[in-house]
Amino acid sequence: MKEKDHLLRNIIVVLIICLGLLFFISPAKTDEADKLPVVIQELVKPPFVPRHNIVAKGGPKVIKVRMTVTEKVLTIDEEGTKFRVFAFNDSVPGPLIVAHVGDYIELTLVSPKKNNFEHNIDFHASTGALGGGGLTHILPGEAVILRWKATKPGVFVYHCAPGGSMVPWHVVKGMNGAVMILPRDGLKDRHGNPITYDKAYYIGEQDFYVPKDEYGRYKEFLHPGDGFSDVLKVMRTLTPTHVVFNGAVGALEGENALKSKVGESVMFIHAQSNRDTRPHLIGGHGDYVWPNGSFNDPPRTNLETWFVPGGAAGAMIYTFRQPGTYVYLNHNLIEAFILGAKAEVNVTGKWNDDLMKQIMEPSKIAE
Ligand SMILES: [Cu+2]
Repeated sequence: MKEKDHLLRNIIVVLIICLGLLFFISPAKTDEADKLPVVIQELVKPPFVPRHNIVAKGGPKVIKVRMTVTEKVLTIDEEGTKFRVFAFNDSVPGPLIVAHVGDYIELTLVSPKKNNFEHNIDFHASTGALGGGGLTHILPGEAVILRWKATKPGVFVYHCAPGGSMVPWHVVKGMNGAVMILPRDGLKDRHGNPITYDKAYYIGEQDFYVPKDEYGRYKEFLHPGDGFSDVLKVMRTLTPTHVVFNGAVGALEGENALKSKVGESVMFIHAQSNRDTRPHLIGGHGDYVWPNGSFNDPPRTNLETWFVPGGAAGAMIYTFRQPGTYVYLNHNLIEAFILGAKAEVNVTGKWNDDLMKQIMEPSKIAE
């Protein structure tokens, strides 16, 4: 009888412990977001953007994304200059994440063991803890998961921000990217009419500060931390040696030019985490432009050049009306043609004489 009592008491104690554990564990499972459907978003290399709907289908979701921090040497110009970059998912800029207002972004950030530095991520689109920067510091060989709610519609920058002078150092080493949060019911013009696009390209503009040796040649640094003080010296001049799209001079030209066709509406998302820029499409216009990226504001229309301040992303939509090669650039033409901030857009289709016609070919004039 006594043994039975003892057994019963033990069972009750175990039950109480189990119930207690359940009570303490369960609060972590009662967040609103835990009840939502989960979508895995496959991030893609810029200038491409993940598959997405302009108008949200169904209610809010948890969008799971994964990014790995890589520290590697990139060739950043046509002369073969090598520069050690820090990158999200192996690319400069980091990949674009797309969601709708009310969705949650759940990021798994991984830093492989072979890395050398501490990294984190500050999402300008998020709210709290330095944009998540305070909750995502990871050392080589660590991973962290951060979930944040998308409350503001627009295009926003994200970047690494480990603290002190490491913040600009990591950002100008390429550790930045962008997020697009669409309104659930899509984009609207100033009269509330829907605006759509057929495709989107994402241009990450990057300023690099590469030190030169006594002969004026760009220095190469073989070891991970080597260039820090030298690079800092160039950074202090506020004069970049390279301003590039997609990580290198010419990265979006020739074979890698952006593509479109007459009649197609293309969104261009332009992000710059550190420096002001002024996108322009030679041969076209910004039909609809959100220069600071807020989709709550009506888009400005028919702009020739628009302004995206450093630490922001902007968006523009243009419907191509003529075939040919367009140049999408930073219209500081020195930064575009000498430092590298330009891309080409190859547009196919039928020429419209009504919009433009060469009435006389270049011909000799009578003296
Ligand atoms: Cu970093």
